[in-house]
Amino acid sequence: RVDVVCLGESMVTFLPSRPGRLADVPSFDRAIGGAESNVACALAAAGHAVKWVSRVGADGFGDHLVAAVGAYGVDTSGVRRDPDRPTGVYFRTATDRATDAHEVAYYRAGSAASAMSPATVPYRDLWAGRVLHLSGITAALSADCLALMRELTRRRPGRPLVSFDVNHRPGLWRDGSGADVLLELARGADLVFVGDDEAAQAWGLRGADAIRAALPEPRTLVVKRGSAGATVLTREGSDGARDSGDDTGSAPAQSTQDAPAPDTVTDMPALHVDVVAPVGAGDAFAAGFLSATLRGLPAAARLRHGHLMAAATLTVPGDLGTPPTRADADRLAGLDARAWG
Ligand code: KDG
Repeated sequence: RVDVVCLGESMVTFLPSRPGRLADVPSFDRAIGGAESNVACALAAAGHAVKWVSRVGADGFGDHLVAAVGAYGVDTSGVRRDPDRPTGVYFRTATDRATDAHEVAYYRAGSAASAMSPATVPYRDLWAGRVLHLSGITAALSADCLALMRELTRRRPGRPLVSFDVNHRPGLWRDGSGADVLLELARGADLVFVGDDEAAQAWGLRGADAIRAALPEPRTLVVKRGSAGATVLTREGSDGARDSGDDTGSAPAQSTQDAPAPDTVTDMPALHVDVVAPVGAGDAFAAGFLSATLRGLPAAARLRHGHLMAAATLTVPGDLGTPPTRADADRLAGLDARAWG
């Protein structure tokens, strides 16, 4: 029985051996990246049954990705190998640690994953979990990928909880269509994660209330404010995760006549950590939040588990940290509110 299915492109990631511009860094260390497989790895480390659905090339980098994600305990049987297209890769540099200025150079156009469509992924597997986790990155990869995302965010009876991390990557939306597409896809999800910085950049929306006004459909909206914390706005009822005893989570949140039900709003400050690299922190946060959601924990605990997972990733150079054990996470999340405030 699968708890979470994550769909998305993963890439071999090259991390700089020292700070500097891409033009100057002499060597790179190999790691793995990919927002949705990051979520899958962290969820598997937290003890959940997770499946990653994707496409990689029939090449050595594809072998490495499948092995590395599988080593976290993720089921990779839904990853198809493409003999005609390569595995995507990307290089990252850190030019200024104090301001987190960094460069990202993607080599993923025409990648195996950009050929994802209902016909080239094991489509039925996508519906097999309690949660289907997606991100806006996939929609930017190709017309086929966008069509797949539109299909997966179409509301239909009995679907699993659809979780969507906006993940606005301006470098992937060179034609400027990203803002509208991401809003459209987010409206079809049940649970949406968005950073306040990306909401401002993509949609010109500032603050959780403005974002909620533009995105009334998802039952749960999580607005992340980086080191300042996160807010969850959620309407009464089930979170919609299949098997939670209530399958209404995927129903449209409101009819055209009815005003949306009021939200319950919960804020939680983030943990203070010495940030080494922020990349991957949003994925880790989503994994912690989803893990606590699957366990039926209350909103405050969902946010705390998100922050705890994110902290583990913020303090390492790569995308994936060593998450706390479930027992440690429960202990830390259960600390007195003053320890968190
Ligand atoms: O969230 C981290 C991801 O951005 C990184 O792993 C690379 O998936 C990636 C992307 O497309 O930017």
